Amino acid sequence: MSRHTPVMTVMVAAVRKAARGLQRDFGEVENLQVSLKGPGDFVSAADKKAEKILFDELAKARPGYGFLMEEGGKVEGADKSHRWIIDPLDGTTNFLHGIPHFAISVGLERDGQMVAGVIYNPITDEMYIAEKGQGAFLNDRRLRVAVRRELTQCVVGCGTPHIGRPGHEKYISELRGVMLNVSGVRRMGAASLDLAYVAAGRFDAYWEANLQPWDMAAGIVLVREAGGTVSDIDGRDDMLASGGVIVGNEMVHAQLSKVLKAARQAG
Ligand code: 2AM
Ligand code: CA
Repeated sequence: MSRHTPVMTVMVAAVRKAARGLQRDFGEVENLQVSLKGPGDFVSAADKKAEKILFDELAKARPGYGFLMEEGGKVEGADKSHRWIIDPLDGTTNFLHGIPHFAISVGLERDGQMVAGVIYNPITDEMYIAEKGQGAFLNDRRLRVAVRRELTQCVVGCGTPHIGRPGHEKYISELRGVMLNVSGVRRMGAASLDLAYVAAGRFDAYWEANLQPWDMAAGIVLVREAGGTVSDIDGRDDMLASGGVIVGNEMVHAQLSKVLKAARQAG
């Protein structure tokens, strides 16, 4: 069983409340696919609605904490040491296309360190939670990263750079290198869930560049508390600022880091 501290109870309650709206709205998306306007505006409204619920609930429970949110940006709080890092709908493209793989992600930062995270897929009802020093859990089941020691036996998640963003050529080189050295590559479209999948031992490893802090804040705590190694692309502990992340068990993390580096150098 997981041991919740009071702040985790607050986070889970806020996430569940926001999820109810997303669940309803996802049910509507399919009907909207055929309309001329498409579901784009509808999805954007669903996203904002979920964020408002998270903001209201968390601000009520912990007055003074700051916020960093995908939609609303930065909100300074009186309490300078605590900050919520929130993605109300991670995997927006999946949501928009009626693909049931998206999540709400809420992380708590204390004095510049991620100390708690919740990632919830409302469609599968999978609630991932972790607090620093308390372990990582999926619906009350303790999580451990996978134990495979050879990268060649690993299933590795990744994310492709998006249209209009940098890094496409570098990514192609990296992917070529990884494909030649692993059992399988997966590209699911929701960074928070990719990290949760590594914590759950479903993926052996995952890497992505050019992410936003809210894509990975909660997932960093989850992977660490599941016993995994987390670094940015250069092996440093600077994921949120650099936008890059590599995760896996210690051995697989090292092997994947090496393959990625060699692939970039080969070009
Ligand atoms: P989002 O759905 O919250 O935007 C997958 O590679 C990650 O990239 C997802 O977590 C997704 O988060 C993000 N993403 C999707 N489309 C994007 C875009 N056009 N620009 C930047 N990030 C995007
Ligand atoms: Ca996101």
